[in-house]
Amino acid sequence: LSPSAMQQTAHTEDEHGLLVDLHVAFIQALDRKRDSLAYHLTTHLRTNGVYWGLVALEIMGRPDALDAQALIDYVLSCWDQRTGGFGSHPGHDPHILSTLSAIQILAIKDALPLLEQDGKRKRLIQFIVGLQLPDGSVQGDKWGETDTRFLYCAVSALAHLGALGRFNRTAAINHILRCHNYDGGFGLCQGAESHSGQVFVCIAALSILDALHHIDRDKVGWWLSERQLPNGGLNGRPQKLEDVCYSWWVLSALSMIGRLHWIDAGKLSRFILSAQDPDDGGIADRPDNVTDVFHTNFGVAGLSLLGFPGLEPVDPTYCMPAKVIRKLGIEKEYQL
Ligand code: GRG
Ligand code: ZN
Repeated sequence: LSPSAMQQTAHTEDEHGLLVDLHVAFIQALDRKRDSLAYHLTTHLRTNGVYWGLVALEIMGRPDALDAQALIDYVLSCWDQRTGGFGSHPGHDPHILSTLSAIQILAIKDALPLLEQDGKRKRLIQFIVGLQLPDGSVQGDKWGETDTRFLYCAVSALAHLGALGRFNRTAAINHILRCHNYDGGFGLCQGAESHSGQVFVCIAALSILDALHHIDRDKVGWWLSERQLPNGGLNGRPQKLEDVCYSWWVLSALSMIGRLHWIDAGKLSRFILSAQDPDDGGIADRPDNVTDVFHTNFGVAGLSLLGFPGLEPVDPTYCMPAKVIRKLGIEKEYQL
């Protein structure tokens, strides 16, 4: 059977199992809880949170469940005039994590042209390019912490802006290859333990930089497919527990290297569906835990990669609605 035929077969019994209406209501409710303590304790993640909620809504085919103009106004209010980057909340210092989310929200809402106003786009590109160090690694902000996550964010953000030409691609590729471990995985810096999240960012960055030919796909695919546990869920590294978000980090990486069919799609989709909250909506990291918008997004995005019926296609490299990435003309083709 071809991978898509296998996925079709695998999903037959789960066809009505995704609680779309409840998940939409769950995401909408997050925006209304502005007087709760949790809302104020999570301002440092707000731009990321809006991006996760919006991508989940797009994949579930409910893009208008949040007010587009309010989202655009909010994102623009997070722009930091002094540095040119985006913070996670108005008045917060800029960071590459919130900067990528801000750009992705604007891209989904077809609002990237607004960055031309007041020279924002030019200053934004300078901010991102300025975070790269001579060894190719990328800082998250001016304070100097580097991580392959930040390199991916910079590369993805510049790709969305059509500005990758300003980045030192060769140094970045060499840095990622130094973070590639003997076991087939990647770490957050040279010598760090392999972790699925880091495999996603490194494979996706290599893909955007047209450098996937440097890696042995079978070896990376082996490490990734070993992440599936008997209950169908995927873990982030050996000897750890399964967690719904790895349905994204692992699957997207497998997809980019043409090895998505190396895990059992039916078992994984049943695991993701079992982590839904059937009363209040949302998806948790594993069954019976408290739900959150991060795991809701990555659960839904994982199901989309598996070809789950009724979901919009997601782009594995950028974690964005595939149609947005196609419109920007930055999609990658994967060789099997
Ligand atoms: C645009 C999709 C997108 C991402 C932006 C932030 C980022 C770039 C990537 C994050 C990649 C990453 C490191 C994901 C893993 C997150 C995670 C669940 C970490 C948990 O680590 P531990 O040690 O959990 O708490 P384990 O499961 O290893 O016990
Ligand atoms: Zn998780």
